[in-house]
Amino acid sequence: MIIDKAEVVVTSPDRNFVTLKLTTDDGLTGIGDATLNGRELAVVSYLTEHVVPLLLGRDAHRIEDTWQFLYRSAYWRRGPVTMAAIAAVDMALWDIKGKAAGMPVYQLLGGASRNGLLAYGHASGKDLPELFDSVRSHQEQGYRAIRIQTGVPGLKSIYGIASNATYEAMDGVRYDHEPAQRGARPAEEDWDTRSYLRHVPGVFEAVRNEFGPELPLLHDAHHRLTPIQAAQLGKSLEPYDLFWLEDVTPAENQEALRLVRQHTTTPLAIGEIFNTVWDYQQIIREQLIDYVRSAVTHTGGISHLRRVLDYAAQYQIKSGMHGPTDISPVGMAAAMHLGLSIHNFGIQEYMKHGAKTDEVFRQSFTWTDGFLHPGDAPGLGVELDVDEAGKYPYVQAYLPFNRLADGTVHDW
Ligand code: KDG
Ligand code: MG
Repeated sequence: MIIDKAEVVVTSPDRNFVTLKLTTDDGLTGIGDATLNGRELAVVSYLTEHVVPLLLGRDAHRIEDTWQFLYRSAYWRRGPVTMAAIAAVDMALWDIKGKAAGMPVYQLLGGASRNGLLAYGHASGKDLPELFDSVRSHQEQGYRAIRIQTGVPGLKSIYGIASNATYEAMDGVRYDHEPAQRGARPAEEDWDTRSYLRHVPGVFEAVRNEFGPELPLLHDAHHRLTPIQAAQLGKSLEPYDLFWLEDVTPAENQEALRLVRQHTTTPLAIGEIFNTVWDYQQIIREQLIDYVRSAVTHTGGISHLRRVLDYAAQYQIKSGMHGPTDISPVGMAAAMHLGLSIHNFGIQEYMKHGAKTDEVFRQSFTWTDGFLHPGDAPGLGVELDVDEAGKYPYVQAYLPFNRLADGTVHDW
């Protein structure tokens, strides 16, 4: 099973996606997701210029050896571009191995540890009535766990709230929240931490009063707080029994979470911008988090994220894999196979892709009563329609950035 063709496919049905497609000399194909939101072409270049030439002629069965070769032989380790490229190769090789074995990937990872994956969706609204409608609509779609994001009085646009501007930028496609906007420059949003900290507890109180105590609720602070502000938020949300509070501080400083942890019992999730197990070393060992947020796509693939999650399992820390719309259906399938097989699965983020995306990527996962299952097709269970993908060329798009009232750039 020698790799004799490797293509990088860029397509923009609803949004940009980067996919690596490998073909072996006996005609098997495998695909991997390499999408890095707002920096897609950097990964395309890394793959095309530096990885593809090294893959041709290699034994497709040797997943671990190929992973170590790509990681160590580069000398320059880690980083989102490198790790997304390695992730795509890893996913594509697991896809091929599954097809060669005639088994879904989760069977190769040890088989199912559960019947399905509890998933959460994104409810949002600029005010309470809009938010409540969004929660109800998610419940009607079967979601049994729901992330809550709301507007903050005085701030024009804010992370996590579906806005008309976003719909227009996305040609009218309704995503729950797609932060990347098409255009030559990133959109500017505004931010005020004190207003946010004042507003959010009241929103959760209102949601609990409306929807009762049972519904698992989540919230994403999206990297914007200092450690002491994060501690304050965690404490103020304790009465509302969150499933998790996500990304309270910028993720680079692992130590910041120690201070947060000393002050609150609200469960913490972090890691969607982490790339390797080393980013988690301290926070897992010191039990400073409860959920690992990494995506298979951004953390070196199934092989490496499984290592992170095995390490986390020793400390009763569970998975909460990143699954926004910028994780392609291939990356989502990889997450589902991994999540189904590991013992320490926690929850899976799941935002539905648009209809055009679903035409480009033919998928075999199921969504039943709030639970995902990757399906039993051999490999990852996703086929890329290259002709359909060709109809949607890359469109430049950026994630937004924040400024404070005095003009200072703030974490987004
Ligand atoms: O590309 C950035 C998005 O994936 C991110 O903003 C989404 O924070 C996010 C989440 O929790 O889904
Ligand atoms: Mg997040």
